[in-house]
Amino acid sequence: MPEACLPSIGNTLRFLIAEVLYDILMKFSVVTIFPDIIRAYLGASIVKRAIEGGMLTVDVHDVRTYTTDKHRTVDDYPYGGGPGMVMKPEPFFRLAETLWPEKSMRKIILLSPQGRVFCQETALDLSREQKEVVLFCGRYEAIDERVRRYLADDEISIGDYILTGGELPALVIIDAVARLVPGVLGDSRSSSEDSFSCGLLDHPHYTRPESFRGMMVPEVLLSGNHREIDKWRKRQSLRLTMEKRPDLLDACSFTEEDRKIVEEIKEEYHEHG
Ligand code: 9D3
Repeated sequence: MPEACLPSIGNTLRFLIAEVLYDILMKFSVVTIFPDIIRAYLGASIVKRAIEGGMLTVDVHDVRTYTTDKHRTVDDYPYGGGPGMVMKPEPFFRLAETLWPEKSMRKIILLSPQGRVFCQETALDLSREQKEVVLFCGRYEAIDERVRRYLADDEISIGDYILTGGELPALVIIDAVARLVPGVLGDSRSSSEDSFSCGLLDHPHYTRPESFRGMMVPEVLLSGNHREIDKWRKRQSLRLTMEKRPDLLDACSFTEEDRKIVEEIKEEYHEHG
């Protein structure tokens, strides 16, 4: 049986309750030769609370369970030669056909450096996915190409840097999607936050004390004037984004008010160099 990171109430029952009551439930399955990496993280993170709350389920499947030889071989030498090993196709096909006899039950995502690059929009799309989302983690040099061509439905990378396998990318994706599943964060902050900031960088934050080693909290935040506070935060967001991540501004739709603030900030730059 596949082991799952689940509380004691039956999986099927909770799935049913969640689906009937909320019409939403996110189910992931991670396929890996290092199931402990996935379990260790999920058992210790905020995602654990989402799983216990019943809105999210993560099953972990060990590729080795689906081998048939005595040594439980998951890799072999590459045809054509070259360095490194290639993950064999058979265990992946066996696993998929055993766990999801119908293609319509799952969406298999192959995690690989060749995939389309994961971003917030990908996370949103996945959070709305009706099928079970299956994440295939590779190790070694590659997974046999036939897994990508004939089994996977999609291929995702988390960015242009080289990791040792797909396990961290799987956890990154689960983490990003989990906080978008309604009820997971315990409030509706995320969605409202996302809509109002339209992908700008966050403004600076302060907490007590008001004066720390002579470093002061900006006056406006102490004023209690919430219109002024909102204006200050918006201005800081715009200024920081212009300075550090101007690429993000392209995707932003500005209000007239925003445009005025942007012009003001630009003028400040001209004045002060
Ligand atoms: C020398 C050729 N390498 C490709 C750049 C081979 C290779 C490197 C790293 C093959 C696999 C891996 C392991 N990485 C992943 O499986 C992976 C990954 C990543 O390395 N970066 C960003 N996203 C991902 S998703 C899966």
